[in-house]
Amino acid sequence: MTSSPRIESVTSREVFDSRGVATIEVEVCARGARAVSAAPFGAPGSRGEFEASAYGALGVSGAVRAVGDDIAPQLVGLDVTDQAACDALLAEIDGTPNFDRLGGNTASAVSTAVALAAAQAQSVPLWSIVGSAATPTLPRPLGNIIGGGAHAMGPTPDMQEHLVLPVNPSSFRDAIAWNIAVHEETGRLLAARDAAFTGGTDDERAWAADLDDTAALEVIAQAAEAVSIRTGALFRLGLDVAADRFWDAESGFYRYERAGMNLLPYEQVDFIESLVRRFHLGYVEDAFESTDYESFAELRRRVGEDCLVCGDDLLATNTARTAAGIDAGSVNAMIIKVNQVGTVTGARETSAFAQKNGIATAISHRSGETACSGIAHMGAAWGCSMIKAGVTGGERLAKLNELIRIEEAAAAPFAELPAALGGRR
Ligand code: 2PG
Ligand code: MG
Repeated sequence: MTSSPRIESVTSREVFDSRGVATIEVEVCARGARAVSAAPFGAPGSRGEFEASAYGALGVSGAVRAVGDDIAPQLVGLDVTDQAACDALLAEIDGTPNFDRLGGNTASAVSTAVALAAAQAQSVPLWSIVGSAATPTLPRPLGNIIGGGAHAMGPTPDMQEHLVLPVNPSSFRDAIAWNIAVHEETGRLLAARDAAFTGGTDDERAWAADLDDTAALEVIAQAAEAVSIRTGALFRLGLDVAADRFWDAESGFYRYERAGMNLLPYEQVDFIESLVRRFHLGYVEDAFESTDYESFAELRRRVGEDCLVCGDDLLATNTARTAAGIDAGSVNAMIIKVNQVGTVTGARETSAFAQKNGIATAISHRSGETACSGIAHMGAAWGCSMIKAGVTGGERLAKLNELIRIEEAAAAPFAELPAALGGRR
């Protein structure tokens, strides 16, 4: 028996994400392994109020110092394969309930680098380290087609993401190719209807188009229809409303600047319901501000049989908030983001807890991304129904292409389709 590989060093540096914003990269060495993980970054105005703050009060340079001064001396010597112990120690070093001191980005970069080093040191795939499934499963990719909200500039839609989800792909390659085809077709339609459309995109390379949300869905529905006829693909349309950004707590209105309307919470429920019915939406994320569990629950009562009512900013990958959301009947789906909760173990536990309670999970990128592909393995290891990782762009395809490799190497099937999308009840 060889002994378990020990962590030999933990170092970090400042690098840049896909938006050009400084972020932290952590390097962990253990028995011949040298694993690197760089933290992604949510957009100001889109990051959730309840998620771990990215760097606490430290900033990126302070976080780099903290890795050297506080984290490395304690982690060095630990069994790199004992992810739970490494993550528990990170939480202890931080000393606050939600990584308020070190920041969720700092912690998640260290935690993910530890998992990667463990995988490398043992020459096994990351999915086998971060989970216990004998065979990984493939999440279906939510593709962001038209952007808006905090991710886009100019007169773009009020809502952040107008999405498609392929429900019947027989391979992950098909699923990606179908989403790319809808993205391309949408670009053509946008150019045909607006001479001023420049082909500009948002932070996630969704089209930045001069449309309101309803018109954006109309164009995507037309594009998806064309792709369906050509390929046999079946899509459900979806939204990340990211409602916090245009919720005005003072007046109590959702303020749609682009569409020119102000909606009270009960009118917002009606409006979202009307969009779900008109476009047969299969997925609606953060339709309400992130303290309003009750409006989420009302939407779920109205459309939840046939549509995933998903919480991102609402639940912030946090087990306590997820439990509250389950008790209130607010969601039947949720987003899992490692840097919202700070560690691989924390994200794994929240995902498992949600699934045990019948909540479908979507592992997710951030709008500011790096070329790391760890979330592909986590989604595959944890039985996530969906992955939200964009459609094009190197930092997005790093995750999506990795799922092609996982599919090939492990003969991974797709995860079960949630009942609301036509799967088994
Ligand atoms: C979201 C994410 C990713 P951000 O709201 O779901 O699309 O955006 O990373 O900016 O919070
Ligand atoms: Mg979101």
